[in-house]
Amino acid sequence: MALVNIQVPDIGDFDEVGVIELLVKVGDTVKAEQSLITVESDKASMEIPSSHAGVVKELKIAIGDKVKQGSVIAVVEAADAVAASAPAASPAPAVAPAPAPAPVAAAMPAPAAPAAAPAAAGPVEVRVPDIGDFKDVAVIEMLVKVGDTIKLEQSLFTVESDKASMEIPSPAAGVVKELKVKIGDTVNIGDLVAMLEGSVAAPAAAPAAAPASAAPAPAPAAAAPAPAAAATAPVAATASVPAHQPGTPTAGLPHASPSVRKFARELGVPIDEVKGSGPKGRITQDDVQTFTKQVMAGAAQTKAQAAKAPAATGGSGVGLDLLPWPKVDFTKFGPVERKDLSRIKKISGANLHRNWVVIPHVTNHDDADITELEAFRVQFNKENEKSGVKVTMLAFMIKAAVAALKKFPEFNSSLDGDQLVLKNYFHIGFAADTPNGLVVPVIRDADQKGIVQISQEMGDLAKKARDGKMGPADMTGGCFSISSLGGIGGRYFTPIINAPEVAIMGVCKSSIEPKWDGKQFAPRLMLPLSLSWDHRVIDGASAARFNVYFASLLADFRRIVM
Ligand code: CAO
Repeated sequence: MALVNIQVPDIGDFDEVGVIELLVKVGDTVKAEQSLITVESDKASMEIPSSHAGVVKELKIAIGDKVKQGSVIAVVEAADAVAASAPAASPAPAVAPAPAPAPVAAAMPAPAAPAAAPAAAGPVEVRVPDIGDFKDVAVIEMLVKVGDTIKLEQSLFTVESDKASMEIPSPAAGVVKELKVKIGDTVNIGDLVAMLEGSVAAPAAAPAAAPASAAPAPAPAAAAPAPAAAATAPVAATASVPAHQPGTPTAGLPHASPSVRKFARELGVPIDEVKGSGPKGRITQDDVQTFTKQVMAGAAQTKAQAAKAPAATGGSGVGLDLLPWPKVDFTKFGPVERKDLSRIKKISGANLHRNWVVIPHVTNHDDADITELEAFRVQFNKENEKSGVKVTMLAFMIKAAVAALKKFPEFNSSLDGDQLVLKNYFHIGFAADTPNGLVVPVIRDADQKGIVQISQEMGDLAKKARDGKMGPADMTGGCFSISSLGGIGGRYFTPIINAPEVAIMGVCKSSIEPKWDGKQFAPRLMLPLSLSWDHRVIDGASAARFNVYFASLLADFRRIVM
C-alpha cells in the first residue's frame, strides 16, 4: 500500500476552473478512472477521474476551489502494486490506464484576438476542435439552427461523453447555412459539423488559448432553442403538462454534470423536474436519488403522474422497469437513411405515449347503419353544390357526439385527482392528418352549430392544419375527439385517448354489408365505430350504451332532436 496524490490531468490552457461537485468522500473505495470531482467552466463541465484504485484518505479540495493541471485533488491509498509503485507526483494521465478526460479548454472558443481579424465573406467550414482523446462523442443539444446569425465563439451545439459535456463554439461570425449534425449523432475531432456564410472568419479549429472564466458557470447551454412545445403544438389539449421528452431539444440543459444526467436517464427520471441542492442549484446524484425515492414512496409525483393519476392510487409501482430500448446498428443488415422526426411528431408522440401508458384504455367496436344518412348527405351536397361547402359524414358524427355526451355526461369529463370535472360545454376535436403529423383541431360549441357550419369550420381548420398555421387556441379545450380514417380505409382500430379527455371515437370506412331485416338479407351501408374509453372513469356497460346510442343517431338522425 502506498499513498498516491491524485492530480488534475492536462485540462488545456486553463489557469483555473471551479470545482462544483465532490463525487467521493474520505473513506470511499474508488476504482481507477472513477470520477472524483466535477469541474466546470463557462462552456464545459468535466469529471476528473482517479488515476488509481484505492481508498480515499484525504480530499485536498472543496467545492468552490479553483484547480488547474497538477492540482492535487485527493490522497488515495493505492490498492494494487502497480499503482502503488507509481510515483505520487506523476501526472494523473501518465498512469491512468484509460485516456484522460477531454481537456476542458479544447472545447473552448478560440481566443478573440486572432479571430477578430476580418476575412473575406464566404463559406466557412466549422469542424470539431480538439476534444482530447475522446472518440465518437454524442451530440446532445443543438444550440443554433439554419438561418441563425451567430457571433464569433457562439456555442453551436453540445456534445457529451460519459465524463464530460462541452459546447462547440463557432470559429466565425456569420449565418448558419447548413448543419451537418443532429441530436444523437456522434462526432470526432476534425468532423465537418456546419457551414457558415462567414462575415468574420477565424481558423476553423483554432487551438484554444484563452483561459476560461474562473467562476463556475451558470447552467450551460443557455442559448438552446425554444422547445417545440412552446410553438403551435398539436394535441394542445394536453400541452399544459408537457411530457418529458428525452432526447429532444429543451430550453436549456438542467444544471447537472454529464454523469448525473446519464444516471437520471438510466432511471427514467425527468431531470428537469429534480430540484438541485448543489451550488447555484446544481443537480447532484443525491438529488436524483432523493427524487426517485420520494416518487417511489409516493411522497412526490412526476409532472406526468400528477397530470394523470388520481390522488389515492394507494400503489407504489412507479416506473415500468422495462428493458432498455434495443440499440441496433441497422447498417449491419442493409442500407439505411436517417430522418428527423417532425416537430409535430415529437410533441404528439410524447403526448400519445404518456396517454397510452397512463390511461387504462378499453375499446368497444360497433357498427352504425348509415344507409339513409349517407343517401341524405349525398343528396344534400348535390342540391347545394353551389354553396361551396361539402357536408361530410364527420360533421354528422360531431353532432351525434354532442348528443351522446349530453346523454352520458361522464364521457364529457376530465379526471382531476379524485374528482371528475364534468363539462357543460361541447367542444369536439377531430384528428387531422397533415404532412407533418397528426393534429387535433377543435370545433368549439358544436352544440350551438348546424351541420353545414360544422362542415365549413372543419374544412377551414383542416386546411389551416395542413398549412401548418394552427395556433394553440385552435387545438385546446376539447371535450371528446373523433378520429376518422373513413376516407382512407380499414375496418376497426384502437384510437388513443386525447388526454385530459376520457374517450375518443375512431371511425373507419363504411361498406355495404348484408343485414338481416327479419325476412331477408338487405344491403346496408355500415360504418365501423371504435370507441376507446378511460376505464378509470367509464364502465364497460356505459361504453356499450354510448356506442349503441351513437350508432342509433347515425342510423336515424331524427333522434337527435328528440
Ligand atoms: N366511410 C367511407 N367514406 C368516407 C368516410 C367513411 N367513414 N369518411 C369519409 N369518407 C369519404 C368522403 O365522403 C370523401 O369522399 P368524396 O370525396 O367522394 O366525397 C372522402 O372519403 C374523403 O373524405 P375527407 O377525408 O376529405 O373528409 P372527412 O370529413 O371524412 O375527414 C379529415 C376530414 C380532416 C378528418 C381527414 O381528411 C383526415 O385527416 N383524416 C385522418 C385522421 C387521422 O389520421 N386519424 C388517425 C388518428 S390516429 O393516428
